[in-house]
Amino acid sequence: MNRRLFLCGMGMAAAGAALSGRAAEGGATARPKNIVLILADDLGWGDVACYGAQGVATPNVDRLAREGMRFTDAHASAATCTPTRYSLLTGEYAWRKKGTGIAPGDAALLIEPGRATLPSVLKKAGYTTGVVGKWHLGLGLGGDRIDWNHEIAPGPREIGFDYSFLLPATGDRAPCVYVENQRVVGLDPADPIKVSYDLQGENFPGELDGRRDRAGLKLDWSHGHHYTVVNGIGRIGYMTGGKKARWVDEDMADTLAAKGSAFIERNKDKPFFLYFATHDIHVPRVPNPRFVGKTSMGARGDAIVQFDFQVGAILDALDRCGLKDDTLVILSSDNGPVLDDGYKDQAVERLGAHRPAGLFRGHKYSAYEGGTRVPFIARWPKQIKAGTESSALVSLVDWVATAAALTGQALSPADAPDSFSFAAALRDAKAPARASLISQDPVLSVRAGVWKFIPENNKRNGPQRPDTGLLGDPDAFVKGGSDNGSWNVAQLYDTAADPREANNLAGQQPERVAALRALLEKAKADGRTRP
Ligand code: NG6
Ligand code: CA
Repeated sequence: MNRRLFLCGMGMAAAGAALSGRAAEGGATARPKNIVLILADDLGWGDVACYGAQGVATPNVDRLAREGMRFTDAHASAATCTPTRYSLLTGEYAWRKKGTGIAPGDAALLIEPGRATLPSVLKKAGYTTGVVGKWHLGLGLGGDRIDWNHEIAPGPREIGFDYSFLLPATGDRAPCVYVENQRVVGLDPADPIKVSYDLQGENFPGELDGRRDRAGLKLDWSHGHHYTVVNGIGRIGYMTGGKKARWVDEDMADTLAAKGSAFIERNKDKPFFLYFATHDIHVPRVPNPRFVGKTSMGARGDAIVQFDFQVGAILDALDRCGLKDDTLVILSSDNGPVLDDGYKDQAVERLGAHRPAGLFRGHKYSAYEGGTRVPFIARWPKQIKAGTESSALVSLVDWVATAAALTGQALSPADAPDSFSFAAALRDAKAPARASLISQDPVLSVRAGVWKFIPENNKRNGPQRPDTGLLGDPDAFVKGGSDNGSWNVAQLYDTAADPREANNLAGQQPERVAALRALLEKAKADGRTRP
């Protein structure tokens, strides 16, 4: 066919896409029937076999990679949970909004109802939306203004989720109950729940206390986690009541897998979006007995196997419903790995040769790559070529723009101010995504291409090496220590040539440092980075 004639028969956008060799962004053919986001908690870049894990088998995660595309330079928005999840759902860098640091279990809902969110964008496009698992974004009005014994609002419903089944905060924070469609599951009205985060105070009368009753704990704490005791495990925060409603940690993975699978089954005949946020592999790591001893790494390794089981359950549900080919599944993690995160679960002692952050330096809470560079696997058999790999720079803050692009919607200027679509990168392993990225915790750091800039941080003199230019030990983490990068010198690394960020080039390249610093300052001043 004559090329000109061929192009004339197509819409402009489609013609442009044909010329560039890609499917039209947002065009009808590009929309996945369903979207499933599987978000692990604290799973590091190197914690799954398809990213090089040692000593733990992850057949279901590996299956996703084999059938889809494995990203090697994808990032959580922050090196801790709440800011990453805030950015994921809003498309806004969390550091723009006060109060989005690690949230207590009685925080108020952090996302304003009415703003564009990942679920609201997809709901507008006709998807039924659901969230199952860890929330950690606050609920209701916060503090004493949350009544855990009635409907709790605002919550997931008010920001776009049709269905929710939640751990309100984290596995290690009170209240230790599930909340389904904004009501505590299995609550006996005769045993009402009260929660307190006055951590200088005491637990409610008659409740166990992790310090006073330490000898009876089934899992001892190493730091924090000495407040209320639920299921023999000390937690952060106090609670009383709701005895019958309290979760059993050992059953949590099965409960979440069942709720996630049931959502898929219920909605199999219409488009749906499922945000499946596991508790694994966060602390407390108390896997079901059938996973105990499956690795030589103790509870942390066994929790990875349990995470993989949940991935398998979701993939099986998609297979059973015949939805595999036209469902976009993306698996990632909310921040990098951590070993001792407050419980004596042998994560350090039994690590062996396993490297949770792979070849990268840093960990959860750290500004080095290991803090945010996470596994990111996308499978969509209809559109993504199996067994491919992409080195595009992407971030979880990019989900909102990606969802809009995939469903052919334009975002208004105020929406998702820091979100860039990675839809093109899904279809073309060679396509670039964003050019630069700002990551959070404990300072704001910048990536532009392969370059990484960590500004000097005068407020936090973490490991006490002020002004000496000594930048600690890149292996501190795997030896059980922490390596937060909170020194008083600016740091510049070539993350391609030096993934361990051991060779600080800031002194040698002042111009590059100045350019990256300017990029960061502009992003702050402009209030947005999306053009
Ligand atoms: C810290 C907790 C840690 C973990 C983290 C949040 C202590 C000593 N440490 O304050 O155990 O809960 O908060 O993790 O209590 S996150 O993945 O949800 O960000
Ligand atoms: Ca986390």
